[in-house]
Amino acid sequence: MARPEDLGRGRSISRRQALAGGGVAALAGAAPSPAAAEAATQPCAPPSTRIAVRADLVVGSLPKFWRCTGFTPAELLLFPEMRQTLSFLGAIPNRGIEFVRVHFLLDLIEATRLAGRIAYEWALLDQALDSLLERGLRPFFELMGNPSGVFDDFEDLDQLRAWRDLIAELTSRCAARYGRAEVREWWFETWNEPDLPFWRWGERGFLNYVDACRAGLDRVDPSLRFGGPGTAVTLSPAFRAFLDHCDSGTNLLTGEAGVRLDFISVHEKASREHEADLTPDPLSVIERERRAVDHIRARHPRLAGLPFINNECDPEVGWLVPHTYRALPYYAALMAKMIDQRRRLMIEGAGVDCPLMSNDNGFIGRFPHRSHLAYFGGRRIARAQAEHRTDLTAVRAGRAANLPFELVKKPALVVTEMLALLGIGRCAVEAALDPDQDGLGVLATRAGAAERIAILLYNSRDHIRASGERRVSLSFAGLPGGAYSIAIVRLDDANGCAFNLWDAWQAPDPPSAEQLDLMRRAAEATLAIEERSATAAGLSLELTVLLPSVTLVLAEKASGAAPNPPTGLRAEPQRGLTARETMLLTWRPGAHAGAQFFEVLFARGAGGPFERVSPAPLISAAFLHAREPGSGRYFVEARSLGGATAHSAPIEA
Ligand code: 8U8
Repeated sequence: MARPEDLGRGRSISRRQALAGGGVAALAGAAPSPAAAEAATQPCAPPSTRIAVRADLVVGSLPKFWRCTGFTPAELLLFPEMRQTLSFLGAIPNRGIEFVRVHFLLDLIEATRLAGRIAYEWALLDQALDSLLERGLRPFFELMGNPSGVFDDFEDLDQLRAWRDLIAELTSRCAARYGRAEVREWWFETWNEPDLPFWRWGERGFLNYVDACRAGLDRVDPSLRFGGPGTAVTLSPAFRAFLDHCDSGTNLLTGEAGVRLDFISVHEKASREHEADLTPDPLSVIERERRAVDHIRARHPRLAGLPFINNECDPEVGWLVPHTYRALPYYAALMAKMIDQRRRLMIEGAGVDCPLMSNDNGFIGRFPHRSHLAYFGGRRIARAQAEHRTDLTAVRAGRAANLPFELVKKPALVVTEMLALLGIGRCAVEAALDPDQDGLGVLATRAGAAERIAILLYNSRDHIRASGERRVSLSFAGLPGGAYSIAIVRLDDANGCAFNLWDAWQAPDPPSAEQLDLMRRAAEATLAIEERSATAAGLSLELTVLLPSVTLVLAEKASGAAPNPPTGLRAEPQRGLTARETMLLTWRPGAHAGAQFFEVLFARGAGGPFERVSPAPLISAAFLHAREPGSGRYFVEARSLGGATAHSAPIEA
């Protein structure tokens, strides 16, 4: 069996990497290249920024509160484009994405009025939810949608009781289908943005609806988590009325005082919708959220300790308004900065419990839209906002049409993969950083022991056209002495960006099979690994990071331990746009104390030699192989940072 050569290490660097600031050694800084050393002695070379990470000092935890994304409308869950998208999201390691928040889910239920009751047909909703659960994802479940349009008056007591019964039937079905313990992990939320035309039945109707939702959930299991109001406008009347009612109103259906809430949600984005490339103002998100928190603390002290969730924390309103910056590392670096701002300014700075935040990157969109992947194909892409009306007849016809398509990763997905490799113990950092002014910030973590460090550096300025680079002297103090593997994963204009190629080719649509191969290669973050030893003083690296960029640095003590073998390898044919045969491979990573990267190997026919077909070491457990027609055998190799490998069982496909 052929083995790929020494994956992820010792590779020659591309011209693009060289342009990005030197070779692997210069980037990782173990032994600066002569050119870099010379630059460092030039009198005009800008000073390096020192960042000292204390591996031995954990000062808090950093749970992955960014592990949620969203999109609309729910019917997309039934389509292959969204299913491939979800496969990539579910394949992010360590549940880097866990929750998916989707508008109009309840539109997938079909209702028939019978004498005295409404009968529901659940098949489409089941298939939609299955498409999440099968990929290890969970709904952040908006109780939004109108089965066959049967609800038209939320001030009518009979309809409210019927809504309560619908929610009870929905949740007891979910508990039976997926298990009660599973459903207790979900979050249930009110209708999306009831302060905008998404909600059409007035404020009183909305509060009644809230009562009916809580009553329906409680009937099945009072420990199910419910909250809202997911409002779009800071301190809007609907937001205030929701809090007043839940704090001190009376539940119309149960007569209980107040409505038990498990969280409060809002939407704050960093720029209004505009056709110009306005520079998003992410600090304004924090400022407006703080106003909401201040309001809750002042007016509703009983609710002040509840989890506070911005579940549409996006750089700009208007996902379908095209902006090239959404295809670029600028966007990824901004995402990382917005996550770190939440940590610094909300969680640590203001003592707010923010167990989750979500972006709305989950759409099927092209390079300039707000999406994780760039879509190529002929499906009509709809905005699907408040004006959306689900047409299940059209949905069925659309499914039958089974249009061909291709998806290519964008930096928004790649940074999510990188963030997933952070540990959850937050390390002390000694550094004079001012990320909100000059762009350079750090999330420093360790995964369990002091000998496994993961830090993420972002360089993101609030100016769409800002560019440049920074030199960083990164040191890890308090590491147990010994040999270490250092991995540097880069996402910047030269690493992890498919758009620049597509742009250079004058935007071919559809791209050729060869162009898709090249874009998929370019879309992966770049990994370089080297061995270093830590002395009593620790270990230090010199890095050059571009503006904008995201850089993940992993340091792991050499142990020789291999990951457990990947399991559950599957290959699902996809209908692509070229003459190639497209296979989506997914697997489950085996347990491993440190980070692991994957390669996919393929042997044509029954007896051909295995060859590596993945273009780079993969962070996620998914790979799209566009092969010349003809089946063969696949296996996946998992590799530790130290180079120890494990193989999955082979499959035929
Ligand atoms: C602030 C605001 C004003 C407005 O007129 O419409 C909005 C619509 C506003 C905020 C959010 C909004 O819809 C949400 O945001 C969308 C977007 O494209 O940014 C989508 O991501 C969401 O589906 C939607 O809930």
